[in-house]
Amino acid sequence: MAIQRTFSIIKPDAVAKNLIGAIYNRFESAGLTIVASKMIHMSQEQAEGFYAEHKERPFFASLVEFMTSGPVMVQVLEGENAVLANREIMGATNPAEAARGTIRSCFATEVSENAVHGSDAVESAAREIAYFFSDDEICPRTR
Ligand code: DGI
Repeated sequence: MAIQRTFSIIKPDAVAKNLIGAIYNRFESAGLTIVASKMIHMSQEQAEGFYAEHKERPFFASLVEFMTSGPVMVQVLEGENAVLANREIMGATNPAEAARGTIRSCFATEVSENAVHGSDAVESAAREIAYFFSDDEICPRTR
């Protein structure tokens, strides 16, 4: 299986609940390596651009409002089959439908405030990583 990179966000609800360390532990315990990481407070323009594919959806305005409501952690995760591996440990979009033990099941209750984002494909991962990180901010392991 190929080594992949995926893009992840710890959303404002989970940052506000002091869950950064607990969620980073989930990533590392699953064999994913954090190769880039920073805290940001997204501007409205940044959030609208990131979720542009959802522009026509009825929840778009509230999604942007939520994503700009507080700081987030953005990170690049690297590992075998990283895109799917991260989606699996995140759980389904709606925490009520997320498998027991997943991040969304343990740390969220609402579809509108569901703790984490993770890229859904290798192509979107590349686009999302480039949206938030420059190449020199990514630090692959050397030991
Ligand atoms: O890739 P996901 O985050 O699992 O899901 P997505 O790309 O379909 O949707 C992006 C985000 O938009 C999702 O994490 C939460 C929000 N969202 C999706 N569907 C709904 C929603 N928010 C509300 N309020 N209602 C929805 O039906």
